[in-house]
Order: sequence, then C-alpha cells, then structure tokens
Amino acid sequence: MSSKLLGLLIMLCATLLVSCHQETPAISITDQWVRASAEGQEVGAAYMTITSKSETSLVKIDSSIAEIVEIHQMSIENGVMKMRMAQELDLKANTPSHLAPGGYHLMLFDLKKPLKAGDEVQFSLHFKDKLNKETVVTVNSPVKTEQP
Ligand SMILES: [Cu+2]
Repeated sequence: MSSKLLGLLIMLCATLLVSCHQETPAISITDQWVRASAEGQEVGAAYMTITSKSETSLVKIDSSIAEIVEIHQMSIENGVMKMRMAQELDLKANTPSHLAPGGYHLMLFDLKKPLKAGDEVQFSLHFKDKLNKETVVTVNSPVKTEQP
C-alpha cells in the first residue's frame, strides 16, 4: 500500500471518529425543572421530558439534594387525586415521556436543604435496556417556583 493511500485512509478514519462523537445522545433530557419547596417541606418534585432512541427503562435515580428519589404517577380516580409509586418508567423508542405536574414526576424525599428558586439540582438517571445494559445520564435541573 502506498503511503499516500495509507495517509488518506487514516484521514478518513479520523473524520469518521469525529462525526461519531457529534451524534446526538441516545437518551436526551429536556425541559427539566424542580419545584421550589416551601419552608419546612421535606419532600419535593422534579419534572422533565425524557426521549430515548431505543426502548429502555428508567430504573433508578440519584440526586444531589434528596436521600430517596421515587418515580411517581399522579392520577385522578373517581374524583380523588392519587399518587402511586412506579418501580420503573418504560420508554418507547423515539417517544418523549413527559414528567409533568398532574402526571408522572420524580418525588424527592428527605431533602438535604430547601429547594430555592435559582438553584440547580443534579440528577443521575439510571436506564436499563432489554439486554440489561445500564446507561447513566446526568442532568442539572433549575429550581423554579412554577411550571415554566
Ligand atoms: Cu409524588
């Protein structure tokens, strides 16, 4: 192989590598926010939109501000507001899952400090796909007094 051809091949590989890195992430988080807490309040709620390119499940959440984070679903049954815990949140490929007031949300228990507007809370979201491969996505969420 001529050195000229080899050089061309190396350049081509490098270009391919670069373009791979610029690909959009497999799981993206948008519209994330955390509701500011009232004084003395020990629980909080976080919202976001999660979109995955392939089928996966949100199985665990860690946060910088709460001891425990649970996936909750709020619904109205017979006129009564109910909240229940979901073990995991299943995501279909390329279908945004909206965690928003009145529906799914992340419930934060045992807040380490009050959630103040303007602060940021970090979450590590653990996803597991059908092959049990785990992906962790870290996201910073701004604290807001009301839904943006
Ligand atoms: Cu809840």
